[in-house]
Amino acid sequence: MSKRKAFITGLSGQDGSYLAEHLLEKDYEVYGMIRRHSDAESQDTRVVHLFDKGLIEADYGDLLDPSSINRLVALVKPDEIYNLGAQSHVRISFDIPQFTMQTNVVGTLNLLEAYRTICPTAHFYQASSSEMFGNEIDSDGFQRETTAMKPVSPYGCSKLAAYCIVRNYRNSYGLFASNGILFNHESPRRGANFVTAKIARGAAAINLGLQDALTLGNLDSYRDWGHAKDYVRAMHLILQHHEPDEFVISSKESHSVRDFCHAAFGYYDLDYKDYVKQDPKFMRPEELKKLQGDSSKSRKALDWEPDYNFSELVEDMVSSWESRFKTEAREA
Ligand code: NAP
Ligand code: F7E
Repeated sequence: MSKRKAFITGLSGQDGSYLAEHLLEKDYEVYGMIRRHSDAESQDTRVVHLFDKGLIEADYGDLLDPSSINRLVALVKPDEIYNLGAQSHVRISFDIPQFTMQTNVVGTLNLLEAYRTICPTAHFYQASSSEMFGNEIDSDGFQRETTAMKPVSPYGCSKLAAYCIVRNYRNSYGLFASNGILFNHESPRRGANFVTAKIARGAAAINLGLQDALTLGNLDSYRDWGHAKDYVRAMHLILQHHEPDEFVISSKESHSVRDFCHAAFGYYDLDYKDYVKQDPKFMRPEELKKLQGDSSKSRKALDWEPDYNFSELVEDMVSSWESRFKTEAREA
């Protein structure tokens, strides 16, 4: 029997790299789209180790370039499409709102059109986000599939528009198109300008004497943080479900940025209050104060459970940054 084929946009990102790894382990033929970077070495650093494990980089492409999307979808004729490509940074979405909207909304539409016209029997995964809820929260303190969505950032608005168009295509054209509503998920591969990676990197650097202080924004927002390795398993399960639907994926726990600092600096028996400073430049024009996801539906329907808890996530990130610094020092 021929292998199932998966096509991933956002292959070079945190989730794209873990998902490619997971699907290769499941014996898929995995294709990904890569964007052109002026610094060619950095365009596929997160996935370069997968090329000799069977990963096929389909070619250059961009969600904003329908001709490239059509060409790649026609070339691969995938059984499963994972749309992970996005401008994914919430604070930066206030600086580049039009690019964020174009990529996350029109880009999704470009891919949906290629899917609908070229391979409509494929299964389609959309990387939707808990940022779509904004500050809406149910009376028990959780957000779930039925919670109202009132986003508070250009990024959140873009993800809500894409979420709606995916549902609309599913209902209008009978497509197997599902939304994974994923709460924050992190890892050693998280971009260093997201708060968890910034804190993990900062704690490791301060402990090694490479840095004196760490400057952050709001320490009092709460997030529901899980591990990206666990969350890409859920993406795959969503496309194996017997019908397309919406699925919340979360740890069910909420911790403040302050809690994350406490745990990361605590790994070295350091007190974060001695090192962390605040700067308004890292604050947002409008903040999402608290996320805590109820993923009961997904856990039951998909038989999904996370392997990592909060302290294991923090340890994985801090220890990985420490190893990275030590390797760099040896190679210098
Ligand atoms: P990430 O590390 O920022 O990766 C984003 C990927 O999108 C990168 O490969 C990036 O390519 C690519 N991309 C950006 N603009 C593009 C464009 N115009 N055309 C094609 N590709 C483009 O994000 P992530 O954490 O892996 O997240 C994956 C997806 O899940 C995103 O859609 C994100 O919005 C969503 N999401 C993430 C979380 C989370 O907590 N991580 C939670 C909910 C939803 P370059 O590397 O070339 O820039
Ligand atoms: O911020 C606060 C900040 O940028 C988390 C994306 O993957 O998850 C992510 O979005 C919190 C916010 O992630 C700094 O104000 C304090 O309250 O790590 P973040 P995010 O905005 O929650 C959602 C679900 C996605 O879908 C997104 O793609 O941390 N914070 N000080 C800071 N945040 C940053 N980045 N930098 C700081 O210095």
